[in-house]
Amino acid sequence: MNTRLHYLTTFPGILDAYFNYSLPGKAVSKGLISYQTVNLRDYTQDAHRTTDDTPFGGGPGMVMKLDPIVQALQDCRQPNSLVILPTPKGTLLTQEVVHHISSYEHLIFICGHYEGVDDRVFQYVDMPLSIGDYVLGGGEISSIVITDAVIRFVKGVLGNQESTQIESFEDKQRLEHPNFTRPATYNEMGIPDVLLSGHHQKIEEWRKLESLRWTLLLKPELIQPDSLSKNDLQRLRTIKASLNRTIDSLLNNYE
Ligand code: 6GU
Repeated sequence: MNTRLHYLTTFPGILDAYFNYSLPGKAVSKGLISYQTVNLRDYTQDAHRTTDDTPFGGGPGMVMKLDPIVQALQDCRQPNSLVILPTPKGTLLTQEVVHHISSYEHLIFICGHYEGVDDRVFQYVDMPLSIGDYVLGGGEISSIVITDAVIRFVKGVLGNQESTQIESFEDKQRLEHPNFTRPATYNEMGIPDVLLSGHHQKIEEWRKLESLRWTLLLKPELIQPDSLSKNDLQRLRTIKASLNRTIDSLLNNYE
């Protein structure tokens, strides 16, 4: 399935830059995804092609007008479209939300600017999404963040190997194990010997152990207690023993 992406924006160049490079660039040239920017200025009626106006009630800043957005939506919205409004007022984007969104054939992003969009825009939106508790200047960057997470789920965008990694994050809710590349020693910093051993089974086990270790230390809330396999329990014991040794040797200095 080819995923179609529409961006309603006053700065189409920001999206063009993103889709020109790297993974998204390749996905477009392979025809796995297609994207179109819709310049909201093309949906204005006045000579100055204004997309914003002063807020009712006064105050600083400008507010994006509703009509250009509604007219543009009318031209590109289809029955299978999902209309997304990137906004700090939205629900938080998580990998689960990303997975859900990626099942749609057609996504439309409304990229707001200035102090926001006329609040009646919510009447035309399926999913308001926030990428975190901070405020960005415009919706283009947040649309790109959402897009970048979504297209990894589009079939064919990632190679086979990387696709498996997606599944592992999804299924097991684990952070990835550490990775290293040449040189094996850099500024006197080495890498774990097992990675140079050529022993695939041991390397695989080391990766699972480190994946669990770093999830436990950095994001323990990702680990669902009822999701642990027998092997994971054994790994937890290994991690616990190694932490105990580290803590004991530190305490020894003081006792
Ligand atoms: Cl999704 N958009 C904008 N413009 N600002 C944000 C945001 C989104 N999420 C947090 N801040």
